[in-house]
Amino acid sequence: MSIHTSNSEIVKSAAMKIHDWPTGPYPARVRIALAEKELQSRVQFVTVHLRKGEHKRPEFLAKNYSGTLPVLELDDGTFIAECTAITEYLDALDGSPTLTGRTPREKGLIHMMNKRAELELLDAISVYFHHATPGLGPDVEIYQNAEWGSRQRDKALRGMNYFDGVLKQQPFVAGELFSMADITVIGGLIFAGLVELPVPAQCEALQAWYARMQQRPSVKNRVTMSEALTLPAG
Ligand code: GTS
Repeated sequence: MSIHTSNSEIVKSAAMKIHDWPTGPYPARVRIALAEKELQSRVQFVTVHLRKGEHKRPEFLAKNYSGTLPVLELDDGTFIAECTAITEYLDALDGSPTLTGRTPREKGLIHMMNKRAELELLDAISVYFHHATPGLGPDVEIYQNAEWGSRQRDKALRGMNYFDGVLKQQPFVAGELFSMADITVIGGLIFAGLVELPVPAQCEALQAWYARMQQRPSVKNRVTMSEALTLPAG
């Protein structure tokens, strides 16, 4: 069945696979988006073992040149990588609730804040993890630059202070509504937890917002959502 159709019913019934690592912070972004949109029952999860370096093997690189997770696979064999792109795809499939904005203004603000969440927090923590900690282990981390990694850790701490200031002014990262930008900051704080980089005590608004976010079923159940659905790796 083609998903390249204007018939939204056909698009909605198309099968999807997500290649990911269940506990990963980036995979969490797509898992949270799926749950917010109640699309998780339409997805089969395929586990790719990061610590075994499966994401750097030729067969996976053929799916995603960047060698990263998650990757969405459509039933016509199309692969869509990048969490932002996957979230856009899911939003276009089903508009409710909208995670990437309803109006031009919302879309602009959400994309700006989402990119800031990547640059200033999540991606910075990822670089810190891969460069200044053992990361995924010596077989996968073939080049490390500890000084660069430590600088990114400091950048992430500055990012936390920035988002604290944002959340003192408004309930969600991009304004009045929960959006993709909130999900990306959540991914950043999940990664911060994994690398033991706590949110500074003075960032009270960021901490209070994160406590609220952790009450959302989409965030609470993100790892377990695949347990009944995960396909064998391969
Ligand atoms: N820009 C990409 C996106 O937004 O999808 C980054 C994806 C990414 O870095 N994913 C991590 C990865 O593949 C997955 S996880 O660490 O969160 O589980 N990391 C492996 C690597 O070697 O970079």
